[in-house]
Amino acid sequence: MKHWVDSVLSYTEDTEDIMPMIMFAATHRDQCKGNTAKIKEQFIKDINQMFSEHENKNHIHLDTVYFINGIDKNDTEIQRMTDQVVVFAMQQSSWGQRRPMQWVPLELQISNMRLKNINIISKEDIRNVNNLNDDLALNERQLEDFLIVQHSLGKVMYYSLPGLDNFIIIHPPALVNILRSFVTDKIFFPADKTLKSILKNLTKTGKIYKGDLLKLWQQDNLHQYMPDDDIKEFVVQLLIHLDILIIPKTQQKTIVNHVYLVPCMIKAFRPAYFVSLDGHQKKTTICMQYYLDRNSIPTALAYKVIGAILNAWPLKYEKKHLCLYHKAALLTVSDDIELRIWIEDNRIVVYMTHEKSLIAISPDVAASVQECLTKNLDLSLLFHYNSFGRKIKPTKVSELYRIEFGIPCGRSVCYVSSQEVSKIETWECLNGKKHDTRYLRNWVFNKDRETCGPECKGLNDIELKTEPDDKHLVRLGSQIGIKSFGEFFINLGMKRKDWESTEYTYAGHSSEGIMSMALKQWKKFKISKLETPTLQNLSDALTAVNLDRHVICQVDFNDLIYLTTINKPNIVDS
Ligand SMILES: Nc1nc2c(ncn2[C@@H]2O[C@H](COP(=O)(O)OP(=O)(O)OP(=O)(O)O)[C@@H](O)[C@H]2O)c(=O)[nH]1
Ligand SMILES: [Zn+2]
Ligand SMILES: [Zn+2]
Repeated sequence: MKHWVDSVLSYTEDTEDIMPMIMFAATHRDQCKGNTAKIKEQFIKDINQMFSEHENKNHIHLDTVYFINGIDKNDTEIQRMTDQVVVFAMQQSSWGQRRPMQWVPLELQISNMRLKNINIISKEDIRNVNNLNDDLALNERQLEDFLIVQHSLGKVMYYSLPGLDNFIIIHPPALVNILRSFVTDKIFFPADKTLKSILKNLTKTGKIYKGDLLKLWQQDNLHQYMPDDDIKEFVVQLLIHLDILIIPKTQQKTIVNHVYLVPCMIKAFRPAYFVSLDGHQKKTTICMQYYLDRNSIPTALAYKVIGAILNAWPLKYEKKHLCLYHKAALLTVSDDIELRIWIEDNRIVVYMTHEKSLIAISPDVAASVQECLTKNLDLSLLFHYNSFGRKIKPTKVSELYRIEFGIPCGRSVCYVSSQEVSKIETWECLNGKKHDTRYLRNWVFNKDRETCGPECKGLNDIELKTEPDDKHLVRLGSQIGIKSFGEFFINLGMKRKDWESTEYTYAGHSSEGIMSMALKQWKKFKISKLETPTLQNLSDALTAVNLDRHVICQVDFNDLIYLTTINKPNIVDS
């Protein structure tokens, strides 16, 4: 019960809003032998003992445990419970909020459709219905706003994204029932032999073929939600968007479209070798962990994180099996680098192992893996918070966890905080051993890093034609000293007074910040002249002022890895 309450309330923020609210009810009062009043009293005592000190106790109704008889339509206790639900409903922040008069007819039409057991409809259908309302009909823009607001209130599900915006789930519980067709427990597996074996296989391998999924959806109770192929395809796309179904990455870089991974269904536990490294691996592994500021990582978040990671690197294929386990995965970053990731309590643990030696791990690879994982975690956290209706600013996300870097030591791993790593050369651990931070620093992109080796020929023509994004500009700002920047800026075709006024406007900011703001202005300036700003422009200006043009390689290199590792950055919606 504690776990369940914690899960429901795990992302409740400290606000005035009382939702979600938990009430306790016990059924089968009619079958209760003995003094029900006394039992009820005991139950109330129990829940108070359990939750009266809970950090979110304003979301727990501790006054009573409703003792109901679920098979009696006129049960007075059910009536009392219903009344209390209404009281809570009226305390919701959205209660009594004014809404446009024009919405009323369409809201009524949608609720009528629900009564007729219609669950998912096409945008076209809703347009047609809307058009019946003559002068109260919404125009396209208003219809879009209407759907987005209805989504945010939880009344419908509508994603205004290409590929998802052609259908609206007007009865969201339908999606829950669709999910239950494959995210379910053994005791609910269908009796049909074929279907049962599909699900059995899914729990063993974490994999389901699209054809098999569609077979499950042919069952009558699911067919009613998804009566045609277009709707089914929409639901598949939606589940992919929500990272419930994952299209596996393969090392061959070809996307196999007919099979999906379902991280939340895999029951196979990670094997022993996953955590305990062998003697050689201990010498060729660097570790990292994210500590969340929570007692535990909610299951939904854990699967979201694993799902996002599966979008970034291919799973290792070993003994004819994909190495995907319950809240754990073994991935291949390159031919000789493996990544082990698992989730335990409030931690996400990452081991990066090179086949041969630590020196062979390129700092750029380690740093970009770290940046990619961190970005994925940020997006997953944002998604999770926003799904729970607790808006959080993207800039606040990184305050929800801390990062530690570690090195295998004896039978465990010794960790040091990510801030410490750049400040110290060595540290002594609790086992009295001295650990070197040299390789751990590879987890972080080193902006002070010297330049490329003699073998570097600079970026190729295609790379030079790319338009620098903000990240490039920020990094470039941090690579050039502010003294030489003025000249550099002028060589980009800007005026000295532009630079001076930027310096003045952003006085008080870090010099890197000021330089990147100036570069953004340059970008805007180019675009206003209908020219494309390119890395080539930046490279030329560097050469003109005798700065090392390889600075551009440093700025860009990390990003190229980025592009190949993150193929799906838009996993957040509100
Ligand atoms: N005698 C008696 N039977 C009840 C009572 N409440 C529910 N039942 C019966 O218990 C069985 C299970 O009820 P459900 O409503 O399906 O229980 P549930 O926990 O919601 O089940 P899921 O929806 O599968 O999670 C049904 O046969 C109900 O008729 C009650 O208060 N007294
Ligand atoms: Zn140690
Ligand atoms: Zn170079």
